[in-house]
Order: sequence, then structure tokens, then C-alpha cells
Amino acid sequence: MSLNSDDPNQYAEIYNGSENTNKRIRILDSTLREGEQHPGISFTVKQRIQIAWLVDSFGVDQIEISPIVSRDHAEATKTIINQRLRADILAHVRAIKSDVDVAIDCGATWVATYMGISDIHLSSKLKITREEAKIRALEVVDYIKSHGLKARFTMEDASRTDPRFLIDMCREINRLGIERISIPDTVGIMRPRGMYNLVKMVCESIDMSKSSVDVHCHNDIGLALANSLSGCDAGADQIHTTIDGLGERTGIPTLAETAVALTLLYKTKNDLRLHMLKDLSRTISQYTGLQTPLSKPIIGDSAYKHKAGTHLAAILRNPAAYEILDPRTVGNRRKIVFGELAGKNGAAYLLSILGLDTNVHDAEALARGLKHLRMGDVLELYLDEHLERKILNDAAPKLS
Ligand code: HCA
Ligand code: CU
Repeated sequence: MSLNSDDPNQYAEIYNGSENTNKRIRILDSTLREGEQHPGISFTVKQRIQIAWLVDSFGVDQIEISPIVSRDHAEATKTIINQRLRADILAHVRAIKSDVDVAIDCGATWVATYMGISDIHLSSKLKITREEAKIRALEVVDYIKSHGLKARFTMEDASRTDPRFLIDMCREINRLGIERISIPDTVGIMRPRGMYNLVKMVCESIDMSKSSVDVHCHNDIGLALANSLSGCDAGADQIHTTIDGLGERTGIPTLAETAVALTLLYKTKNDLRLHMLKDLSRTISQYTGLQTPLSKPIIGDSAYKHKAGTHLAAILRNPAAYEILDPRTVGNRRKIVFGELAGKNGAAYLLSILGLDTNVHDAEALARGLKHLRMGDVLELYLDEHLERKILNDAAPKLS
């Protein structure tokens, strides 16, 4: 960490600490699988192929898709596998041999299989005993491995599973030489410390030279990304995301927030093309017809919008006063709102960009006028590159 007196984030970095920074944390994007489980979403085959291309060129490590949902899901899976993208393509199926056969028919080289192993999933969903679940899981993993394929096994509802049974399952599956084990917080009930303890327990129970651990955290209380990062602090090395966080109910971590957290806070080595983030979100929203909330971090339209007069005054001198990164880094734009809170500094700036004199009297008069504006008729401006340069070079207009 460099203590450069010009770096406004330097003290925050001291509190964040350097534990696990630089550790390579991978991203699996599940927009095509978990994302399609979001109410009202169903992509066309062509859209699925385009999404795979996009997240691959963004730089994720793995892409997950379910071939068993329908014929056209299988077709999309097959076509995407044939594209020979850089990311691994995982066919996500139930822990049932006939499902694995569908994945194999699609030409999968990676199969991700899942089974609910908490007592409530075993009794209410699968209607089998723990012993039967274990036999089924081991047979399926064995079956995938006997085809020479790479495999992941998901301990669905891990956070609500009896730890003794969870450890037993993880050990047995690890012994079969599975490449990855996914530990999901399927219902989003963990707090960060809980996810840490859960993942640590799993990592300490298995031979990590054989299997690596994924975290898949649901956002029911809004803690999905915090919990995922905590799981990585405890030993996992891959986070599941979707574009805009789409998924069952309230979804999982967004690709954008995860990618920025890893790059900015964890300084994890990667070649993610962060500047694609806003466009990825825009494309998905066109495909789904769902509007991305304005306040969504990183890619929301208000993510770099400044309104209060005190904020404007500072932003006009140095945007880092209220921004942790340059919005262009993530393909977004800074916006200034000239409304009832703009104050005389904001008003003076508005006058200057309109090519008018910036004297105190006019600025105050304009600020008073702006006070009468209410939501809806507020003036909102993007700063084009010329104006952005002007801000940084000239700082705020001087009030004469
Ligand atoms: C599901 C369950 C899952 C699986 C996660 C994973 C979960 O909807 O099928 O395979 O890592 O949240 O447990 O999404
Ligand atoms: Cu899930």
C-alpha cells in the first residue's frame, strides 16, 4: 500500500487491511442459469449466446447454463460450448444421471450438479434420507468423473445443513477428486461472519489441493456480496454473480459490484474489462424489459449523480471528493443535478457552462430560482468530455 498524500482513499485502505488482497478470486457468471430463474425472465437462444459472448469478453472465469430446462436451453448450451470461449462453460443439472446425460449430449466438459442436503430439502423436496442422498451424490459424481469430465458439486442449502452431514458429504466428494465444491447460502440467511465460519469449516475439512470452493450467496437481506467476500476470506476462491444480480427472489451479487469490489478493495489480479459494465447492464435490461433501479451501485443512472450544493462545490473542484472511482472506468457517466439544492456554487457553474458571466449576484438569483424546481423539472446534465476537462483544469468557476 502506498501512502501517497494525493490519494484520498489511503486511510480507508488502512482500515480495510491487506489480508487476502492480491489473492486471485474468480468470478462465475450465472446470468444464463440463476438469472433466468428471476420471475418474468426468459432469454431467446440468440440472446443466451450473446450474453455468453459478452460475459466472456468481460473476463469472467466460468459461465453457467442449465441445459435441462427445455429443448432450446439444450440448444443454447450446445452452441455456446461450441464457441470455444475463454471461460469454462458449466452445464448445471440436478444430481441425477439422466440430467448428466443431457449435459454430456450437449458436449459439456464441465458439469455442475446440485442437491439440497439440508433436512428440510431432503424431506420436503427430495423425500430421501441423508444416507440415500449421500449414495446418490457419490454415484452421480462418480458417473461424471467416469466420463472424464470436470465437475462441481453444490451442497444446496448448505447454510441450513447439519454441519456433521455437510462435512461428511464434502469429505466424501472431495475424496472422489472433484474439481470444485459450491457452498451456497440458498435462502440468504447468513451474516458475513456466519459465511466465514461455514466456508472455513468446509475448507478445513477437505483436501484443498484436490477441490476448490465456490460461494453462491442469495440476497434476501441484501448481504449477498458481503457474505461472498467473507466466504473468500475464509478460503473460497470463486464468487457466483449475475448481471444486475438477477436470480430467484432477490437474486445474488451483481457482476458489476463484485468485479469492482475485487478490483478496488481486494486488488485481486485480473483482466476484467470494467468499462463494459454499464453496457452489460443496459443490454440485459433491454433483453428482460426490466428497468435497472437508478440507485443500483456502479451501473445505476444515479450512481455518479451529484445534487447537494456542498457536494457540487467539492465535485467541481475534485470529483474524488465524492467518488471512489472515475465513472468512465465502469462505462458510466458523472451527472450534475441543478435543482433546489444546487446553491450558489452549483448555480455559478451552470451559468459558466451556459456561457454566461458568473458573478455572485446572478449566481444567487439563479440559485433562488432553482429552489423552486421540484423533482421532475430538475435540470440534469451529463458533462461531456470537454466540460469534464474544464472541471479538472479550471476547477470551479470563480465567483467574481
Ligand atoms: C438452485 C439452487 C442454487 C444452486 C447454487 C449452485 C442455490 O436454484 O438450483 O449451484 O452453486 O442457490 O443453492 O442456485
Ligand atoms: Cu441460487
